[in-house]
This record gives sequence, structure tokens and C-alpha cells, in this order.
Amino acid sequence: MKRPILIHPDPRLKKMAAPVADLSDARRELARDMLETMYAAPGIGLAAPQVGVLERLIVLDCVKEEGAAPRPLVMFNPEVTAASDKLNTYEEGCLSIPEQYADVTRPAEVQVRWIDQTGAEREEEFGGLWATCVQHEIDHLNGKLFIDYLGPMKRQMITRKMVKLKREKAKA
Ligand code: K1U
Ligand code: ZN
Repeated sequence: MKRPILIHPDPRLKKMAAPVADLSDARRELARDMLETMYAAPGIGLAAPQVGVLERLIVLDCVKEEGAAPRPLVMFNPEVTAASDKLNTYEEGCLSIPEQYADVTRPAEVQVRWIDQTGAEREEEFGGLWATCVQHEIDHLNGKLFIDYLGPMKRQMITRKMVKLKREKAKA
């Protein structure tokens, strides 16, 4: 089932999400719903706070090539265990800040440890778009949005646009 995505500004997008203690059927269903919501948007990642659930769960699939097999990843309690000194700048977007994009600089490679949907602990190194996306999603779990990397003027301008968008959507 697709779930509605919260649009910035929303206090739930600024809160720290709680660690997941156990993998219940409800949590596995939430992960499935998040993948469905992400693919439908369309997007390459989604964090549980974006659907109003303040728990440490993210999903991602950064395979973009036409005809390539999808690679959906479900990460409970993801943690960056190492980050490269080398940096990478990518023009990021966010499903909670529609149609706004800005360059964000982050470590180019990160090692991430997480619990998968079967309860197994996994660890893997990510580079390229995967590294950018997994860091963007973990930021969501810490109440941080990509616009928090921008200067106050640009951030304010985007926030004002989102307030206007939400007002227009509420009227429609
Ligand atoms: O967390 C989110 O809001 C999802 C976001 C993830 C992200 C995008 C770009 C850089 C870092 C993280 C998105 O998926 S925005 C949509 C998007 O980037 C996209 C949509 C369709 C095809 C390819 C990309
Ligand atoms: Zn986002």
C-alpha cells in the first residue's frame, strides 16, 4: 500500500527517529509500503519519517539504467561505520521538498552497517549515487534535510515555496 509523503515544513521531518528494537510483521509491511511508495513517486530512496513514522528505517534502490535489474535495499538501524576523505558533489532532490534541487557535498564512499528485512546484520561499501542517497536517507533519520546544507537565504527561499505549495494543495 502506498503511503502519503510528508512535505516540508513538517515538525516530524525535524525529529530524531528511534532505533528499531525488533522486526515485527508490521515493520516488514511498513518497509514493503515504503518501497512501493518510493517506486511510485518515483524516487531512489525513502526514510520512515517521510511517511510519518519516527523509526530508523530507510529503503533505497539507485539502479537507474533502463532494463537493469532493480536492487531494493531495506535498512533497519543503518549506521555509517566509515567515510572517505574524498568528497563528491551531487545535485540532490527530496520527495519531501518536491521540484527543488541543490548541490550537496558529502563523502564519496561510505561503509554502512544495517539490519536487513530478514533480521540479518549486513555491511557494505557504497560509492557514487548509492553513497549520496544512503547518506541523504540517514540524515532524514536524524531530522536533517538536504536544504540544511545550504545557506540561510537559499533554505528560506525553498521553505517559503513549500509553504505556498502546501497552502495551494490544501485549497484544491
Ligand atoms: O529521500 C528522498 O526524499 C528521496 C530522494 C533521494 C535522493 C535523491 C537524490 C540525491 C540523494 C537522495 C529522491 O529519490 S528524489 C527523486 C530522484 O532523485 C529521482 C527520481 C527518479 C529517477 C531518478 C531520481
Ligand atoms: Zn529526502
